[in-house]
Amino acid sequence: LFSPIEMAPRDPILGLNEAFNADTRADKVNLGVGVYYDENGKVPLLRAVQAAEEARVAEHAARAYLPMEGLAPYDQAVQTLLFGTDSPLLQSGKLITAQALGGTGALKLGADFLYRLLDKRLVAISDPSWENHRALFEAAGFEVVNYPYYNPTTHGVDLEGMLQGIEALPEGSVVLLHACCHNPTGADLSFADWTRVIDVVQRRKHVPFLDIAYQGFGDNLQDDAIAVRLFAESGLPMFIASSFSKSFSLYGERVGALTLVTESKVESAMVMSQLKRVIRTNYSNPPTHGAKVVAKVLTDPALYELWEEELAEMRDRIRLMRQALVEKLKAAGVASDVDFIQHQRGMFSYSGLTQLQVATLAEDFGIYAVGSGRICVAALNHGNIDHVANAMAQVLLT
Ligand code: PLP
Ligand code: TYF
Repeated sequence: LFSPIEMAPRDPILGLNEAFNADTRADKVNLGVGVYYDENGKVPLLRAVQAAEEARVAEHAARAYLPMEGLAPYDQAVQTLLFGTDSPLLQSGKLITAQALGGTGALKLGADFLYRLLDKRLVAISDPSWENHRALFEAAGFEVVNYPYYNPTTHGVDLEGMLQGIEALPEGSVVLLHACCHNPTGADLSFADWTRVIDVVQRRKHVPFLDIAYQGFGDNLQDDAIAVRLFAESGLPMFIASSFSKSFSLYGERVGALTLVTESKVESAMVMSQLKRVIRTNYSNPPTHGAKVVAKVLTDPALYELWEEELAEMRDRIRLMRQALVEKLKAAGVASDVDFIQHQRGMFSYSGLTQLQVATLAEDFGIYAVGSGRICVAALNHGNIDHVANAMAQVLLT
């Protein structure tokens, strides 16, 4: 039965963990996977999360099944976080949210649902994008194409290219957009840029699918939701995949959500019934713990405030590391302009390191980055940054 099976290729990002773990050098550094580490190199347990967990354990609650669409207060809190407390959408009946297994699970739910809904199963993702976007939509039966996104010369978004690319797609294509803190480039659209993208999406009758995995890591929770809110104002139906893996440091609990904006309350009921069908035939219903914790933090004013503070701490520490990296690269003699590292947003820097330079960093220095040159700035700290900056300078200068 299994004899024809060959080895599958490793995930280009998660696969790095294996190589990193096998490395015996004491000063090795893992800048591969997008995980936030604190100044001590540890994945933090947020204080707000800890408080919510303690309250939950004290309840000694029974473990019944959740509804297929998940915990109702959680789903509601997700909507408020996305659209803002004052959004008329919250009471409109046009929103439906299903708790999902992380952002990945939300994307897959959306993809499976869209596969059933659409005749033309074409999705456009940014060039470049998170590696799993292509794989996930292909696995769901979609043809996946790229729209232009990153301009390596300016280290920013190629907006005209992006608009033309989206314009040229067949009418009714699914357009996947990173709502903030673009992975892997850290290059985001401005308010004005978004209005132009929305205009094209609307005119071409495309289906917008927003992926928001880093809300709070750009400027703050509200400003990072600007794309979601502008699309909402346009009145277009849309899909949104939320992830709380990073913002709550709850990676392994798999906390995410899929939110749909429909055109009426009646439509919502029918759409939800079909979405439940997708859920039922995949995993029946989602797990309880992570959603309980996140719902508690999002709905308890004191815990929410604490969480916002902790998000700001993570955001500020990443900024500090960007600045330190730039200064240390310059001090080590790198003459080319590296200031762009400071302007990129979110966890990553699209460093411009070539695949060969990335390989040298791993072989000669035990520093692991993604082959595309993406490094996770959130994995830097005062203990490893000199080693990283010196090594990067050496590979850049030779
Ligand atoms: N979307 C993007 C852009 C991401 O970077 C990630 C990272 O993990 C995800 C989705 C998936 O999030 P999760 O780990 O919650 O599945
Ligand atoms: O881009 C990253 O590093 C994160 C984590 O298949 C991740 O989004 C990477 C690869 C993957 C799942 C999660």
